[in-house]
Amino acid sequence: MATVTTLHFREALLPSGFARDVRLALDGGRIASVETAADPLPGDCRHGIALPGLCNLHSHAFQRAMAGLAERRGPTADSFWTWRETMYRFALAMTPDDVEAVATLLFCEMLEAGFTRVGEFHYLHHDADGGHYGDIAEMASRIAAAAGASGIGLTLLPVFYAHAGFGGQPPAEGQRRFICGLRDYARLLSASERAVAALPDATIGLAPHSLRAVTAGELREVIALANGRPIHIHAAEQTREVDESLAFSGLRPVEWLLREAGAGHGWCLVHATHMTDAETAALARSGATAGLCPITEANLGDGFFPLPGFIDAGGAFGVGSDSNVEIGVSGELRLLEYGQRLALRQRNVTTSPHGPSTGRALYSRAFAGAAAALGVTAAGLAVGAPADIVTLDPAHPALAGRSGDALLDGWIFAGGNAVIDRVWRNGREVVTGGRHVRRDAARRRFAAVLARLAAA
Ligand code: NGQ
Ligand code: ZN
Repeated sequence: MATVTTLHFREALLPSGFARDVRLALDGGRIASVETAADPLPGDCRHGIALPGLCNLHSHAFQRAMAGLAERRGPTADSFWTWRETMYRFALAMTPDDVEAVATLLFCEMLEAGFTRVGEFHYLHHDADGGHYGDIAEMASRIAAAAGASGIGLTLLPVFYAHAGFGGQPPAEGQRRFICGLRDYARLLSASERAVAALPDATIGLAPHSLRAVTAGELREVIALANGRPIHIHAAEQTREVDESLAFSGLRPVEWLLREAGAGHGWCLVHATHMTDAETAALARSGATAGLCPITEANLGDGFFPLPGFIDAGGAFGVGSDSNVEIGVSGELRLLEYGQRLALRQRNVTTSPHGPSTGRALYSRAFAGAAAALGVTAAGLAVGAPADIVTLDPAHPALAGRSGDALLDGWIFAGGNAVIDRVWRNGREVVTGGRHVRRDAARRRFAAVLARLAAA
């Protein structure tokens, strides 16, 4: 019998908006009751401001090991494509132990920064020579172990990656650890399900990597395996991919996915940066989620997502930390809005004229969109919902004198990660005073891996 914990919050963001004096009872991993305007009772743990935890819809965990290490200019002008060469070299150097160590600290950092579930777009499948491990899901099981150790919710997205470019070009040498045929992919999917089975509420989705890495025929076969599970794909992140798509099929990537692959509900198009107005509206109407990764998109020089047109057409979006160069809910949401301000020379772009605050608009939209993308219901702080709760410290100067939606504006635009106090995940308190309970051990293990990689 799980013990019931009761928490009392000065304010909490409920599905109906912020409420004061909120009492939540947690039973096991779920919220068993919600009372508002409730006095704290003896035995309640009393805290400041509660939010439902956000899903991080797109991560490549191993890339955390190279955060900050690709910020030196090479012999030629640097671009996404030269960064990718560096990233491939890292991918070739990492063992399963390395990946587990890096992912464990990363997932602790995500929890400290307000993400309570991660969509791990996982393609580092095979041994360094490209041979399969004895268990084809060896690497997936390391991701699952990292999720288990940190406590973060996991939606594992095993990736199908087969080609180096449009038209089924043979894979490059540097991609050998990612490559699967369709039969191996089906085996990888079932082995991945077994790898996450011990986690309390892990789920699986499918991830054909991109239109560069899969042919139309392969994409159809991967989609046929989905069986209601989410489908994630990178699309139109760089203009070069758009040009290659036009040259190959006469259609742009998002246009092609909507018309030829039936992308819509249950899909997440990651980035979708370069779209025409017509594609933007069509993607919004399709019911797919746009998987925006503002910090990585800035770091890689991708471009600006056409947010106003997408929102006007009713589009759903969430955010992801992608290359994991920097981790934070507030940082991703802030840069999403700031990118629009820089590109459009306007302010408060994400919210409507008489809508809520920009912080609230960003948070509520990303909350709903990312949950849909990761195949979980976005119930928020409500009876029966998972007890995935993030608290903000009301004593932080960025929240001084504020209440309601202004707390989100203060956190996202003024305070950042330092505002986060505690995090409960699946009913367990895993972050206290802004620190994950296993932070120190995870940092030591991470540092040892980085020292080894640097020496190699
Ligand atoms: C990825 N990263 O899957 O990690 C890709 C690059 C590729 C971004 N698209 C790898 N940001 O395209 O093969
Ligand atoms: Zn990605």
